Amino acid sequence: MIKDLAAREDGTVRVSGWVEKVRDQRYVQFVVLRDESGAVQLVNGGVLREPDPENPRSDVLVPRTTTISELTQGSFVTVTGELQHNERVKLGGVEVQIEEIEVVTASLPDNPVAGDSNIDVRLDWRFLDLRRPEQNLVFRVQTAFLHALRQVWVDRGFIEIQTPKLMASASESRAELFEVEYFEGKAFLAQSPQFFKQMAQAAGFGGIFEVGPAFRADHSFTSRHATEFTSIDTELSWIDSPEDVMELHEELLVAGLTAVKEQLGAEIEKLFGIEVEVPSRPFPRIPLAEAKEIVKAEGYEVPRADADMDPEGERRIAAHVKKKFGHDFVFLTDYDASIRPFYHMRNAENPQLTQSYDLIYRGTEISTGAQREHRIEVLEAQAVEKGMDPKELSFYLDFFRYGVPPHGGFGMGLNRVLMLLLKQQSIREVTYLFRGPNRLLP
Ligand code: AMO
Repeated sequence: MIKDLAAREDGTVRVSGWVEKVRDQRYVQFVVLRDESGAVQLVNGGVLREPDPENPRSDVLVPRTTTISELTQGSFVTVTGELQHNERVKLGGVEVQIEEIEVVTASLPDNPVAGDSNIDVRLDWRFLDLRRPEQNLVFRVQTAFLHALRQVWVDRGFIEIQTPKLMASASESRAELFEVEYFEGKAFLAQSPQFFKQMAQAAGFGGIFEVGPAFRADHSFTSRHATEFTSIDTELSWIDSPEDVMELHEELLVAGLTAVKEQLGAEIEKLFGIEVEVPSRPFPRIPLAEAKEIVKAEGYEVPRADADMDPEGERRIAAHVKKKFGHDFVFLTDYDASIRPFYHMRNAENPQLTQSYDLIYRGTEISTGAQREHRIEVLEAQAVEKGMDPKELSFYLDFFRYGVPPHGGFGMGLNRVLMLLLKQQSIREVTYLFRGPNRLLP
C-alpha cells in the first residue's frame, strides 16, 4: 500500500492505484497516484538522478512516454519502479521512478464529479465520490465505531440477532409504512426490529443487539431522514428502570467515540478539521416537560399541538445543555404517553408519563429508548387505547403470555450519529448509498 512506502528502503517497488493528477512536462512527467491509504508521486524522467555537470541533459535518462501523456484522471494503473526517499518531495518525502507502467483499466476522460459538484451529482456517481479520502474515512469511522460497540455487547454476553425485515404488520407508526406485494397478499417492510428484539427477552436471551436496515416511508426531505437507514438496536432483561438502559447507552457511545478518537482522531482532524469529543458520564438527563420550560424561558415556545418537542426545541435545549454542562448529549426523559408507542411502560406514579427517553446529540435526536410494558393485561389495554387491533398483534402479545422478564432497550440511527460526529450537513454524506423519496439509484 502507498502508506507503507515511506518506511521502506530505496529499491524496487510495485504500486497500484488511481491516477489523481498528471503533470506532463517537456523533460519529466509526474503522476500522482492514490490508493485508499494515501498518495505518492511517480516520476518518469531524470530530474532526480544526479545530473552530470558536463552534460546538462544527463538527468533525462528515461524517454517521455505517451502512455503517461495520455493517462486520464481516475485510470487504475500498476507501476514498477525505484523507490527514492527525497526530502524535497512534498507528498510524503518519497517518489517512485517509473520503470514500467501498466494501465490496468483506463478511465473515461471526463470525470462527472468535480470538487464543487452538488450532492445529487455526487450521489449519482457515488463510487467516484467515495474515492475522496474524506468519504473513505467516513466508513472507516463507521467500522471503528461499530466494532467498539460490538466489543461492549460481546463482553457483556449479549447475543447478536438478525430479525426479518418482511413483516405482516406495522412495527411503529402506520403512517410511515412501506407495503410490498407478497405472493397473493401483502407484506410490510420493518420500520424497526422492536417486536422481535422483545421476543428475544421472552425467549430468555437476556441481552441482544442488532445492526440492520430499517425502512420508513417518510416523505420529509430533511437532512436527517432517509427511507432506509441502519438502525442500531439493543434490548436487555432484568432492568429496574429506564436508567439501566440509559447506562448501557452511555457505555456504548463512550466506547464507540473513544475508539474513533484513538484510531482515527488525527485523520479526522486533518480531513474534517474537527476534534472528536468523547463525552463524560453520566450524560445530563432532563424531563421533557422541564426541557420545554427551559426553552420557553429562553424565548422559544414549541409550536406543537401535542406534548412533543420539535427539532428547533431540540436544538435549543442542546445549546442550553452545552452552555450549562459543556455536554454534547442530553437524555430527554418522561415523555407523555400520548406521543409514545403502546409498548412503552407508563410511570407508576404518573401514568400520563412513560418510562422512556430520547437521546439528543448536538441538537438532533439520535435515539429513542424505554422500559417496555411486560404485563400482558396492561400491554393489551395500552394497544387498544392507541386504536390498535389486538388480533393483528396477537403474535407479539403472545410473547407476554408465557413469562417474560422486565426489559428495555433503545434504537439508534447509525447514520445520524455519524453525521453529527463528523459535523456533516446531511445524512446523505455519511450513508453508503442514500435512499430517499426521490432516490433509488444507484
Ligand atoms: P424511533 O422511531 O425513534 O424509535 O427510531 C429510532 C432512531 O432511528 C433513527 N431514525 C431515522 N434515521 C434516519 N431516517 C429516518 N427516517 C429515521 N427514523 C428513525 C433516529 C431515531 O432516533 N423502536 C423504537 C426504538 C426503541 O424504543 O428501541 C424506534 O424505532 O436516530
